Amino acid sequence: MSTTLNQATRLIDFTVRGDERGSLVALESGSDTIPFDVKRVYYIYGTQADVTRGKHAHYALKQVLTCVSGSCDILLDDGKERKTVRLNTPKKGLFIDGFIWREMSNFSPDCVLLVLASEHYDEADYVRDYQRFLTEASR
Ligand code: T46
Repeated sequence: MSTTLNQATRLIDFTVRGDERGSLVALESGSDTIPFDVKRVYYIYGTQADVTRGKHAHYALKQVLTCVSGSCDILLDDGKERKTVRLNTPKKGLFIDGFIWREMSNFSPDCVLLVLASEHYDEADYVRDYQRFLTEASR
């Protein structure tokens, strides 16, 4: 189950097609941008700045997270090391693979956090207990 932040997470620069009309970002399955087949898309908005979401890890799910509006912080934890990534542009996405604990916080009022996911929703894929996460991450 052991995986490291460096192996399992990375920021991806999206290609922005901009002209005098504005900007367009296309996210395609199987490309360098989205390195999996997308089975589900969801978005999070209207979260207060003092609220923390997430607080779980996934066994199998791969995801790319991007703030299409506003900003938020993503705390990533592999059981040994923690880092926080600030998402504040629709030009970048955060790829999360592997068994990584994640928490989302510090949402701006205009934040829309868009998530592309490799699997359909499955509660059995979640580990929501941090002690259990630490135990399984150390194996
Ligand atoms: C993740 C972070 C970044 C569904 O019914 N279908 C879905 O696709 C999702 C994502 C959630 N739900 C239900 C489950 C809960 O009853 O919606 C409710 C809120 O979900 P949750 O508390 O898991 O939301 P977050 O913001 O804590 O976490 C979500 C994702 O669940 C998770 O996979 O990585 O965003």
